[in-house]
Amino acid sequence: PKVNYLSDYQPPNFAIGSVYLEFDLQPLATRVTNRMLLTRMAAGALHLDGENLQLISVTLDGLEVTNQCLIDENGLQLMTDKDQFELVVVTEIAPQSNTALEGLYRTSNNYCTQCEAEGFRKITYYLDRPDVLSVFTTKIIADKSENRYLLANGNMVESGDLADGKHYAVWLDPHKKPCYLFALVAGNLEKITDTYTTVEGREVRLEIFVEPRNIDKCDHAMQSLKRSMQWDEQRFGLIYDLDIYMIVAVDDFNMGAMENKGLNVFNSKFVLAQPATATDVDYEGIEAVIGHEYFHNWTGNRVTCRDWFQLTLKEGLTVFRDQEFTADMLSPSVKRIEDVKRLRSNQFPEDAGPMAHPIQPQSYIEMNNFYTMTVYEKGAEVVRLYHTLLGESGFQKGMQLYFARHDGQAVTVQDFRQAMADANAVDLAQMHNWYVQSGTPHLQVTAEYYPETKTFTLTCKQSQPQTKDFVPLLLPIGFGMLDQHGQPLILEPTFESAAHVELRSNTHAILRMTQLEQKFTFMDVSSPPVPSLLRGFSAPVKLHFEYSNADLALLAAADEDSFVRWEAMQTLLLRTIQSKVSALQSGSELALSNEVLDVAKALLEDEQLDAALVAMTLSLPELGYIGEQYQEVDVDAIYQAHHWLESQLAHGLQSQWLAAYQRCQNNGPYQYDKIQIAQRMLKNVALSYLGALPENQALVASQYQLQQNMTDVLAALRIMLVHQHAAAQDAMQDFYQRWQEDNLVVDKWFALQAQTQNAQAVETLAVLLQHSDFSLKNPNRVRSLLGVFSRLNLVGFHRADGKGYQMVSEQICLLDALNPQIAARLLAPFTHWKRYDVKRQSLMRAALQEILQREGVSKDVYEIASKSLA
Ligand code: DPP
Ligand code: ZN
Repeated sequence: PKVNYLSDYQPPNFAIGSVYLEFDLQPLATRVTNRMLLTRMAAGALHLDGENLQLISVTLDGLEVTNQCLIDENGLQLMTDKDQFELVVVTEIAPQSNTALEGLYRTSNNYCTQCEAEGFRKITYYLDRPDVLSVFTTKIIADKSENRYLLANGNMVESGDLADGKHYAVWLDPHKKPCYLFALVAGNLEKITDTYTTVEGREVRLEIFVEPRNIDKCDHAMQSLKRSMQWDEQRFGLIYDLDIYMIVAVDDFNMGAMENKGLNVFNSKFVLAQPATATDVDYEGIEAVIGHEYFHNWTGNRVTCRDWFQLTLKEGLTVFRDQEFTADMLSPSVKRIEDVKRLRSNQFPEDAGPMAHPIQPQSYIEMNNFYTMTVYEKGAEVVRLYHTLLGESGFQKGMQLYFARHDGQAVTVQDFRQAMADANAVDLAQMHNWYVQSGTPHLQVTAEYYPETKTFTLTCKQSQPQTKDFVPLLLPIGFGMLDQHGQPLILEPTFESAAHVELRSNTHAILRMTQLEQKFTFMDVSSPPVPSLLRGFSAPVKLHFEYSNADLALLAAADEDSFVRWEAMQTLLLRTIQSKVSALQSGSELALSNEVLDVAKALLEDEQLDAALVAMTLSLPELGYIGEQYQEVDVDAIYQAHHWLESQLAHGLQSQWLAAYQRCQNNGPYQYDKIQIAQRMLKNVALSYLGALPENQALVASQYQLQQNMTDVLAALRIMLVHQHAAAQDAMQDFYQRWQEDNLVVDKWFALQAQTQNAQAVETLAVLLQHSDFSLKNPNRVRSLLGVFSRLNLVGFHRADGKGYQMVSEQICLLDALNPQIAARLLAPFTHWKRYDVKRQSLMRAALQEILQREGVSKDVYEIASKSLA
């Protein structure tokens, strides 16, 4: 397969001034007539991208030239001397047979599209690249009884009835856009409508379309949309630019959602919610993704990417924006910790594995493989660095200059950096290094206290062992100091250090690191302090500092930064688990230290603390993150150690857990708000510890039976399954009976079982694969069974006999023939084969080889399998 390189970028040799698309929709034979006005920009033949299209005819300025076109599996080539001409291309496609869910396809008898990254070429021949921007008009013709609504981008300018029970609609999108933002939807949907009045006083119609059975689950999505519109006006000064904003929810969707201009298409998982069917996490996810796609209207659509190597330009920035949105809606500290957890559990491993790539990848075989945690989440961390360095007002100045310069253009990450730098009259050239180096940087810090001068010196070193010729990054370190009683110390950098220390308050600073090694010295420190490092997780690095357990206990109890407090406790817990792993491996005994128990107890008994922070601080580190700490992952020992610490904390703090559980009960109606969410979080963490003790089975069962809301129901169910409570199987059956008609809830039912780690995990998977509700054609279902099993069920997936690997890899092969994009995603857990023992390594490698050798392997799967074996 062909490799694409960033360094090969060439501007297009034709521009498309306008395009008029006409769709005559039929499930098996949709006719697409594509009328383009082309203008030559440089010499050469016209090459249009196209895949799996049946060509009917090509007409150039009224003259049929079909026979002069060279067609191959990638597109169509035509020689012409003309500098300006009209080209009409007629093709036929079969949406009903499209199982890859890219291009135009069918879902629940409706038509919908997904064009990013390169799906438009499966609809018609076109210059399918983000730097070709054009004005789109779309005419849709379809059977009226089966397609009540006919939707496309922009504003509807015409509609009416036709003969043979058909009708039509014409949509005009006045904003020039690349074809990846094109969308079309048709079908018998229902909608809820609302309006939003912009700060300029313009009224925008808001419409959410869903399948009729889901019409009562759209309110939260609509509220989220209105909050997003208002927040973007208030925080970024960005106002919506069309008269209508439409969202369509579909059940079969490869991604979370898609920001098509004026017509977002969403995975129904990120639209539908009611307290009885959706958890707090689902509610938060909906608000965040609705926000994310809405925010793309400016960061992505109005200013788009020059090429796909710039994907992080729009995704890193838009993820940063949606993170800030959620932080402002709920709790900034809780959101920050959630994002750091996600980054560490999912992006750090990616950056340490064979698919590691910089946030601006330098090459790809299949672009769909680069919609990654690195491009999105690490990309957002890099945008956050600008924000940390420049502050909110400096960052906003940079955004304003970015829009002033680039509105309506397709640009690069350099253009973004230049706008940030110029608006603030600072040099940000070193930020470039974050875009081109892969791997998680290490930040090694040592500290020295000098009693005679009362000074305290930090020596900071940055490195990236896997990166050849690592060049230093511009790295802001959030910093403060505590005395031995936990009191904050006033920061007074020496004259030399002051140039690199930005004081944000008396007790909080940003250390601006630019070299491989750098010292920062503070004066008037009367006794050895405890440094609080990387406050707010100010850079996406692995921090190494030799804290004593007592230091960690102090930070956990007293630091002013909630991330550092959380991190200190998590480190204590992690150390405890690691000691237990060693004890298990050497066959020795280990008792839980009082230190851990005392800090945990104090946190739990302090009713003044934010319940959500307490809940997160006392949750055990995830298995994946624990595994990350080891060169070779001992699956069984880690699992056992984790289990052991859970029951130790359950026993040691039983009365405190019970008190917290009761304190957080709320019998009022479900509300999606900060306080209730925090209460449920702590309540359910408490219940999960209590549920580890057999005497609390009834308590867990009663929470299930109360059926108060999905958050509580699912928490109880998970605890019953994990600890094999007597009532677990009946409850699972009851749950299925109640919800078997609701796809999103059935996904939860599959996921719960897929993640339950026990000796029968593989047999459970085998049974579920045969279940009548399982289907490889629905990406959500695949993710909730196979994705969850292979990522989270360490015990099952890595079972020593290789059955777990085998079962998943067989499904990947079957799936690759239907939907390569989702098949490739499922490979991720296999790519980390080097982290396991020799026997598991060879089993995992063999699975990868088999997948790679499959006849007709897709380039999606080929790229990931071959890179991980290399
Ligand atoms: N729909 C995906 C997202 O919004 C790709 N653009 O991130
Ligand atoms: Zn996005």
